[in-house]
This record gives sequence, structure tokens and C-alpha cells, in this order.
Amino acid sequence: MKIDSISLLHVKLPYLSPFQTSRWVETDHECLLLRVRAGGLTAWGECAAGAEPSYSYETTKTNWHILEDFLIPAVLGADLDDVPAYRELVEPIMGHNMAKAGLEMALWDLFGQRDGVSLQHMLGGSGDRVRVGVSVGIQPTVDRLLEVVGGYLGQGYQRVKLKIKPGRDVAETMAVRRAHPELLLQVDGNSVYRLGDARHLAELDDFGLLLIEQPLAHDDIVDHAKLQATLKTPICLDESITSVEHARWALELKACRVINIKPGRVSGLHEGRRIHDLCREQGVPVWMGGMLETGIGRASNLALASLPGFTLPGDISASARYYKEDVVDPPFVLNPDSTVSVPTGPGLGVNVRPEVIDRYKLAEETYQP
Ligand code: SMG
Ligand code: MG
Repeated sequence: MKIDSISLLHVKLPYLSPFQTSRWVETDHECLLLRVRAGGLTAWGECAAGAEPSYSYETTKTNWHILEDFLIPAVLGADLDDVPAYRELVEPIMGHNMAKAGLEMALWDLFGQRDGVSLQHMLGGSGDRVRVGVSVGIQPTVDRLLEVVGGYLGQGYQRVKLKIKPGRDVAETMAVRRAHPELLLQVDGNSVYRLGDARHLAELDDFGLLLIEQPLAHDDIVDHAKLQATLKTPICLDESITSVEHARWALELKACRVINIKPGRVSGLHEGRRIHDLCREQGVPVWMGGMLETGIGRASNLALASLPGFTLPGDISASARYYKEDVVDPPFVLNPDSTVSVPTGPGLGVNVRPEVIDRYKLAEETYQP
């Protein structure tokens, strides 16, 4: 298929409230959106990287550089008919998974629209809705945390993830568990702990958690294996898993019992599905992570999360959890059973609102063959 143009749109959407993890705080969602035009169709993608290298080394600026200088020229110079051809084309480019995944998302959308098939169908997903939860950032006080969690439960979320860090972990988790004895509850350390914290982290074993997400360093599956051996609670790896090979190594080493899949982190939906397939073969549960995406990335996450191995609720909340207005219409809403519906239209199946993107746009550039 001949591509007519690819545009990069750098946007910055303010969050309704700041999002604080163990190591950084975000007040806005900065990311690159991609618009691909071909054969009279307009397709969209979204890169998961933010303004700062805090979750990953990638940023909006590194995404722009890698897309402008390598990925976009490669795609504009080729005649691609499917995603595997794109994967082969970008394989020699090392790293920069979020940049690769953003363009791959737009190509899935394009090929889906061309063939009149939904992304869910292309990926092999099924069902009209996906079980979801909400990720709650670190709050100023325990009372405020209980209030925020209570607010989300009132909205219908049935699974809560708490961000934790040293000094803000055991007491906070205990307070939420005491207030909500039956709640599906999990915590996320975002790489802030070290193996020396093993005894302390074992105190979390008392709270019936679904999992402890990425307690140790992003590149360390060796100490995660040592830690998992001392904990009752399953460890779930997030930052450490950037490919299906990493997933295989982590499972072989018994570094985790659950894996969180984020298409951006693993270079795209294609690789995300391979990790799903590997975990399913081995009976390891997976769930869909979140990067506080706009409705474009959210539609993509929902399609992949409808595959059968995604047996735990995803970090895929309603648009109103994050933004005053979303870039898609209609926005994503929470169903009363703590699910979000999977789009059914061709490709991503969302209506993108260019006027909203324009309101939050910092820069735009279009590239042609
Ligand atoms: O709802 O998309 C969401 C947020 C989910 O907590 C969430 N993501 O480490 O899992 C994680 C964090 C990374 C956020 S980085 C901006
Ligand atoms: Mg995480």
C-alpha cells in the first residue's frame, strides 16, 4: 500500500489531577500522535513516551528523532501491505520500542480500515468488553488516599492499584485493605526498591494482594527471581519486559508469576500478542498496563486486552479518569460491571476529533515520499 503522508503531532493534555509514582510526578500527558494518510484513508497512532525519561529512557523528543530520521523514511520508501512487513523493515533499528509501536499502531489502523476489519478481530480478540481497574497515584495523606479510593469504588471500579514507595507502602496498603476487605487490590513500586527491602516487602503478603508490580530495578530480573522466592504474593513484571525474549527469560528464572503487557513498552501490538501467546502456553496470567493514553492508545489497548490470556483486570480506565476532554468521540466510559467496551468499527474504531488535538498541540510536521 502506498503511503501518501505521515504526520507527527506533539500534544500536551493536562490531567484532571497530578499522577505521582514512587519516583516522579506528572501533571500533563505529553505524547506524539501519528496521522497516516493512504488510499483515501486516515489512520492514527500514539506513542507511549512522555516528556521525561522517568518510566523509560524514551521521551517525546527521542520518539520524534527516531520517527523523523529512521522509521518514517523507511516506511515512506517501502510498499507495505501488512504489519509483519513493517516489523521486518524496522527490525535493524535498535531499541526505541515506543516510537516503533506508535507507527505500528497507525498501520494496524490503516490496514484494518482498508480491509473493513476491527483491530480486535485482526488480533484474534473476542467479547464486547474488557475488565478494568484504576491506578491510584501516591496521595498526600492516608485519609486522602482512602477518600480517592472510595471515590473510584463509588464510580464502579472493582479493582484498584496503589502506587507505593518506601515509607508510603505498608501502612497505606493496610489502611485500604481494612477499609475494603474484599477489594481486588494490587500495588506498583515502579522500580524503587532493592533486594535488601525483601523483609519489608514481605509485610505486604498479609494483605491478600493480586500482585506486586515491578518492585526492583527496571533491568534486573535476577534479583526479582530472588525476591519472588521469598514472597507469597506474585510479582508482576512491567518495566523489565520489553520483548517476548525478556518474558521467556523472566519466566525461566522464575522472576515473576504474572506479566503486565504494554504494547508501547514491547515495541507494538504484534510483540504484545507474542508475549500473550507465550504466557498463555505456560499458564501465566497477563493483564493490560496503561500509560494514561488518549482515546487513540486506549482503543488499541482494549483490542489487545480482549485476547483470552488477559485474565486480570487492566489499567484501562474511562476517559474521565484522566482528561476533561478526550481526543476521540465518544469518550470511553466505565460500564456498571467495571468493564470498558471494545470498539467494533474498522481499525481502531474511534472517531478522532482534530479540533481537540489542535487545542492541545505543541508542534506538527508532515512527511511525504
Ligand atoms: O491508568 O494508564 C493508567 C495508569 C497506569 O499506573 C499506571 N501506569 O507503571 O504501570 C505503571 C504506570 C506507568 C505510568 S507512566 C506515565
Ligand atoms: Mg507499572
